[in-house]
This record gives sequence, structure tokens and C-alpha cells, in this order.
Amino acid sequence: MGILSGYNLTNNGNNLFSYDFSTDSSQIYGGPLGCKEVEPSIWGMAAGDANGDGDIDTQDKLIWETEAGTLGYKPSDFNMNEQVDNLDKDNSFIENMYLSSFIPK
Ligand SMILES: [Ca+2]
Ligand SMILES: [Ca+2]
Repeated sequence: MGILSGYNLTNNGNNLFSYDFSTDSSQIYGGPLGCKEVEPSIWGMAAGDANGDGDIDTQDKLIWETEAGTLGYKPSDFNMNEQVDNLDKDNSFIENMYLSSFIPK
């Protein structure tokens, strides 16, 4: 699920910008409602938005149900191990269900 920076980026010179989204949920626009703590004190994008509409909901589960048991980097291969299986559903979709992106539509 897409994310935006929570703060303006700073020009480090020569139009080079750097930004670390992972240090705190406030680094991400929408805070903890639009991102996920992927490891203790490390924040990132939430997996589970198979149709890319910015919401993790039952529509994404329908895609998972269609692709379950198949191989490849499919939209519902949420952990990106080239297999669509229960790990994708249980560890990504169910865990993140009802999160929404804060990127304006
Ligand atoms: Ca979705
Ligand atoms: Ca997978």
C-alpha cells in the first residue's frame, strides 16, 4: 500500500533528497493508520492491497482466493516469495485488513 512522507524533504545539495520512512510512524503521512510497524521500531508499507486501490479489504481477499495455490509474483503474493498461499493471507492480509493509504485519490 502506497505511502507519502509525513514531512517536507530537505535538499541535501545538488537536488539530492533523502528521507527515512522507517524510523517512526510519524515519518509517514497518516501515521500508524497508514503504515505498519514491520519490526520493533521499524515502520514501512503495509502489505495486502492486491488491487492497488489504497484499501486493504474484502476485494483484496477475493483476489487472493483466485490466486491461492499459484506460483509467481502475483498481486496477492504479499510476502513476495513467488507463491500465493496461506502465509500471504494470514500474515499480511488478515493482519493489515482495513488499513487504508493516505495518498489522496
Ligand atoms: Ca485493495
Ligand atoms: Ca507469498
